[in-house]
Amino acid sequence: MELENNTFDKSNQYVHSGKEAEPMGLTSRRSFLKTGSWSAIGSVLCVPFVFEKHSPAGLIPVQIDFADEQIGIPEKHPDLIILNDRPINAETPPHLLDDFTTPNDRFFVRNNGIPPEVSEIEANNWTLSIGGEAAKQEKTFSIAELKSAFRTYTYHLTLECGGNGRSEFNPPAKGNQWRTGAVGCAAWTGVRLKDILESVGYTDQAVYVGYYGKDTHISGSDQVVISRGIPMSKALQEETLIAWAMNGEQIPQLNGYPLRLVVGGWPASCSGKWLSRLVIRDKIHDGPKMKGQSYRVPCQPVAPGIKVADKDMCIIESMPVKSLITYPRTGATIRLTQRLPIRGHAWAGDLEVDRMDYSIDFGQTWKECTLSKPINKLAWQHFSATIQFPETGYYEIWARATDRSGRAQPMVIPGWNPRGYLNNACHRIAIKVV
Ligand SMILES: Nc1nc2c(c(=O)[nH]1)N[C@H]1C(S)=C(S)[C@@H](COP(=O)(O)O)O[C@H]1N2
Ligand SMILES: [Mo]
Repeated sequence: MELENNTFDKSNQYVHSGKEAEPMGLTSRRSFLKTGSWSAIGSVLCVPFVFEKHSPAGLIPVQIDFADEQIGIPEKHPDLIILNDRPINAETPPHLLDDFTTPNDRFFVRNNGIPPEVSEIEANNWTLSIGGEAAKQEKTFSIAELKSAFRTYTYHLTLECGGNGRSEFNPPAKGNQWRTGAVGCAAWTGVRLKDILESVGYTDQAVYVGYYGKDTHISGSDQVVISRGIPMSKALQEETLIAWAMNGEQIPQLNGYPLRLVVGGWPASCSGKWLSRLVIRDKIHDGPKMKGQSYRVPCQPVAPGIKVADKDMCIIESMPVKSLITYPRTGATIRLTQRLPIRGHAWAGDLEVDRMDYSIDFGQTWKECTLSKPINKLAWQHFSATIQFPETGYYEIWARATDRSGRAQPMVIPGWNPRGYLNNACHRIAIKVV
């Protein structure tokens, strides 16, 4: 791992050298310089590049050369790492996740298709219909009706993509090569899914609730992009919300404006965006990305690289225990006379994190961190520690969370699985002590 030239000055202030994380998509000048390809230039400029064929080879359009910072995705921090620009998928570098509550512009984006463009007028006319074979009736609500007819709740809920950390699996798994940043914890405001389900009524045959959203398929066909669901027990959990606000503001367009499901602690694919319909099912929901190998892992551990039959794959439910060091940034340099404060977050799906440790000797010894209680169930927790290094040299700080059931994060990559889900290996950062 290459060390960046970051230092702590005398007052122990963190000084950053200016070397930024390298975006992996096509939407930056740097990646253009690397690939020399403008295949995605239209999407970079957001308008057609009219005289592209007259542009001398290798000439970088001024818009991109001098406005690198402005090229990003709407409503999002320019330093999100873009993994794919059609559909848009972008993750948050660890140091941008340092806030207790993830700000809207830093919250990752995982789109399977093309999001609807929803104006304020369309949001005012937005409806949520509820039906399905186990519903006692078909009902439709406007957002205003949801707001006025039901009690409103706000919860901090951790959302992590099932594929977060996929990039480390070997043999590699297809799909977005998420590193550590497909996770965030925001304060979501809305109504309880439970209250809506009870107002509609459901039979004793009800086993699952599935969602449908208004995004469209990348091919332009009217195929449903994704329609996943959750068992009744999770749907009836008090913290499972139908939300219209994120951190007290409108939900960003890319994160599901004007209405989305928020199912904390489970793969974020359960949290349907641009929510327009719910179905109360008398069987496990069978929409796109519920079946086959999607969001499933082998029911029994398998050897890396092996093909697993669909019938031997099980649906992912609660996410595993995990943590992230959000300060300092990897590559920092500190003087031996200084003590290094570290901090970050830890979460464990449906469970609480019980204990947080760090190691500076590659896992031979561990020291306990200070760990906060979650602000509410299914919210991430915060940890901190202060490290005194014994001598100069290269160190790695490893962070390891342990959940209520006694399960701890693995130090190496956990069980390989065909789609590269659930990598909850310890987060590591590099520190140079001089
Ligand atoms: N309608 C719809 N809902 C969706 C998706 C989608 O593509 N379309 N992606 C899912 C997946 S796989 C994830 S990880 C989360 C990501 O939520 P975010 O983009 O707000 O971070 O949304 C989920 N809900
Ligand atoms: Mo996801």
